[in-house]
Amino acid sequence: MNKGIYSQIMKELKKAHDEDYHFSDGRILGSMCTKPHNIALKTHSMFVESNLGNPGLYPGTKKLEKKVIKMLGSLLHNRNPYGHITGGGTESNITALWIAKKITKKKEIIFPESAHFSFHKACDLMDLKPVEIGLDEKYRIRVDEAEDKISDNTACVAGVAGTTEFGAVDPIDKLSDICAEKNFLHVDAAFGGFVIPFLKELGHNLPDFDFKLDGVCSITVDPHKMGMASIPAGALLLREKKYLKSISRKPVYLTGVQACLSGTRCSASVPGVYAAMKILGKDGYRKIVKSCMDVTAYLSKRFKEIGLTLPVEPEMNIVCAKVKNPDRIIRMLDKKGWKISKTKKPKCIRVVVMPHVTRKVVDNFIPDLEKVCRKNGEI
Ligand code: 0PR
Repeated sequence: MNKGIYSQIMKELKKAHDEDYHFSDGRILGSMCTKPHNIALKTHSMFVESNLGNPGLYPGTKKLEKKVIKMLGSLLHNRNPYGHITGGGTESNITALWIAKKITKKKEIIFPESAHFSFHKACDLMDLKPVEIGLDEKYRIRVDEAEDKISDNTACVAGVAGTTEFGAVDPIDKLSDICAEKNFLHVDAAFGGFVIPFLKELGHNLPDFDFKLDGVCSITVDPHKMGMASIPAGALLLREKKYLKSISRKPVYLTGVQACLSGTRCSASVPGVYAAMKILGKDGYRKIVKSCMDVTAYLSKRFKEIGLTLPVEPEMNIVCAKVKNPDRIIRMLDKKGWKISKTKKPKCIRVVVMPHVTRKVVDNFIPDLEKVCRKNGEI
C-alpha cells in the first residue's frame, strides 16, 4: 500500500469529520437522532458485510432481525408481528402506503397536516392522492374531519404518534374506532415508538397507539431515533402476513425472498438494535425517557422565564417557542455554534430534547438564546 496516499486520505477524512457537528459537542438541538449506545456502535463495525437483501448469505443477521422484530412487537403489544428493519421512517412509511395500495387497490391516503413529508414522497412516487386533515388546538388530527373524508376510494388512514414538529400524539384510539375492519390504519410512531410506551409507564396520560388497538394494521418505529441504535435503523411492523406477501418478490438468482423496498440493504445496524434493546431493557429506556422529559420540563421553564411563549405544553421531548422570525434567530444562533430547528405553523424555534441535550446544555444555550431574542425584539 502506498503509505503517502493512505495518510493523505485519512487526513482529508479527519478534516471532514472535524467539520461535522457531533452529538457529544452538546450543540445539536434540532436532531431526532443521538449518539447510539456504545454496544450499537461496537456491533455496527462487526456486521458491515451483512446484506439482508440476500438473506441466505447472512442467516445469523437474519435471525437477529427476526428477534428484533419480535422485541419491537412486544414493545408495541403484538406477540406475533411481521415486518423488517428499514433505512428509517421514510422507507417504513412509503412501504406501509405501498402495502395499503396493494391490499385495497385504492389510491386515497388520509393523513394529518402534521404528518412527516415522507407521506408526500410516497404519494408522489405511487401516484396516490393525499387527503390532508386539519389539526386541533394541540396540533393533533381532527378525527371527525378524518371520518368525514373516508370514502370508497380510501386506501389508508394514517395517524402520527409523536409528530415531527411538536411531538403531538394523535388520538390513534379514535382513528382505530373509525377504521376497524373497514380501513387500513397506519401509525407513524417513528419518534414516539420508543417514547410513548415509557411515558405511559411513567403515568403520562396518553392514548393507546399501537397493536393493542384492533384497527392498527402497521406501525413505523425508528430504533435510530430514541431507540439508541446506529443509523440506519428504522422498522416497519405489520399485523398480518398477507401484508408482507403483497409486496414480496423471489428473484431466481437470490437466496431468499425480498419483501421490502430496498434491494441491497445496509444491515450493520440490525445487531446493534438487538444489543441496545437487550442491554437497556424496558428499565433502561424508561430511565432515558424520564431524563429527557425532566430536561424538557426544565427547558420549557427556562423558555418562559426569558419571556418566550410555548405554542403547546410538550407531550413528548420536543419543546417549541413562538417567534416572529425563526430564520433570523436560527441564523444568529448558528453563528454562535448552536444548531436548532424550527416549525412552520405557528412559527417557532424547536428543540428536540434527545439524550445528548442535558440540563447543562440548556444552561449553556439559554443565555445565547436570550441575547439573540432580545436583539431581535422577540422578547
Ligand atoms: N416520521 C416522523 C414522525 C419523523 O419525525 C421522521 C423524521 C420520519 C418519519 C422519517 O424518518 P427518517 O428521517 O428516518 O426517514 N423526522 C426528522 C426529520 O425528517 C428526522 C431527523 C433526524 C431530523 C435527524 C434531523 C436530524 O438531524 O426532520
